[in-house]
Amino acid sequence: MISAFSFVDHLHGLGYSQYAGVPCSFLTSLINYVIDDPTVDYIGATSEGEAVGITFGAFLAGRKTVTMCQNSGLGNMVNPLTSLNYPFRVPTLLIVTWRGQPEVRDEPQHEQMGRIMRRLLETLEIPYLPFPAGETEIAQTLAEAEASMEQRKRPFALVMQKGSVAPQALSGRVEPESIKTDLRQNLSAKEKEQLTRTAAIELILDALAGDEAIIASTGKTGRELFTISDRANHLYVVGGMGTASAIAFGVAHALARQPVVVIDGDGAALMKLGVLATIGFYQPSNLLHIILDNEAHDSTGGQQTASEIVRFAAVAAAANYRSAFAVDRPEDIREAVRLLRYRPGPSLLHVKIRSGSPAKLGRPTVAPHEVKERFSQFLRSNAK
Ligand SMILES: Cc1ncc(C[n+]2csc(CCOP(=O)(O)OP(=O)(O)O)c2C)c(N)n1
Repeated sequence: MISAFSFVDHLHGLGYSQYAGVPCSFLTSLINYVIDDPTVDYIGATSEGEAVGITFGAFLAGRKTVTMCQNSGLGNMVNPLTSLNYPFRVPTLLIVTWRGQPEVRDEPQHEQMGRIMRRLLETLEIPYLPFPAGETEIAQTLAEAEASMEQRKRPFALVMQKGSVAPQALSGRVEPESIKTDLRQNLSAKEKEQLTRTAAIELILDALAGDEAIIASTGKTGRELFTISDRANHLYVVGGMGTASAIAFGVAHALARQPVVVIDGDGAALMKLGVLATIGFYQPSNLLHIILDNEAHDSTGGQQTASEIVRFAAVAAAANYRSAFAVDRPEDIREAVRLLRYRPGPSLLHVKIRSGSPAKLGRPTVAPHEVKERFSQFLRSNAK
């Protein structure tokens, strides 16, 4: 058993400052400690996949990160780990608890994952070590994890058994500011008057100042943004559908003076709707969340989503966003982007558009890890 202090202090010495995760009773001591420790930053996520997105964004913003989960939450992480961290070459130190460890008494819902977890990590090509059992093992374990992440540029896991960290009481709590949202719903255009995605993105880019970090969701949103203009401040989130907003939150939270805009899709936003609560709770004032809503999974053939009945601006208002507008006319979109760009956020702009994209649509020709390098460089130089 080790103390949370020793472990976090070692990581602090190695430059780790961003923690995110979803609790497990095995993680209680460590999470309680990082919540209370003013020298590090902990974000409680609504799902483990969202936590991976948040630490991904924080890494792009220059932070070294730790992502914590119960092994049952590993399943929620598989998509972003394989389709984001892998192609973008983004490491994070994963701390995964070992519920259902064979020969250790546990609940039936943990039995299978407990048995397959190591094979699952191996299948995911994530190297792992046991979480340090004694104080003397901490330095060596972390040195190995660091060396692996340095060399592979990809996640490394520490598998934590029950009782690894000495009990740690929780004293601190986040006091979220309760917002009276400026909620405006102005949807009146007929379908044929609605913009295409390309026209909407062009209009948004035109209304923005040009110094924003722009993060585009999976599918045609990123492809169209790339086709319209390919710039260092653009991040095309080719995988991890639904995670673009978590990444944007991770960047915005780490760099409070950097304006961040995420261009989301309705299908993607619905896939990880929990992130709206995280954003509303932590209140990144520099985040503008735009949802281009064509009521379809347009990128995969136009299948209908549930968004026809979802009033995203009202959802954002209920989740404590500062401003939440719904618009569908070009002049209203322009005006809303200009206003929300300079207002303290978090802001949500729900834009109703129509389906369809240009017949000849490109795909990012820059490899994801190169897009990441450029984007991080942009963030670094903009921060000066
Ligand atoms: C986890 C996951 N499931 C499914 C897909 C396939 N996929 C790629 S884009 C997309 C549709 C996204 O829909 P939406 O966010 O509404 O954006 P649109 O395509 O309409 O622009 C789907 C289903 C994926 N990339 N990842």
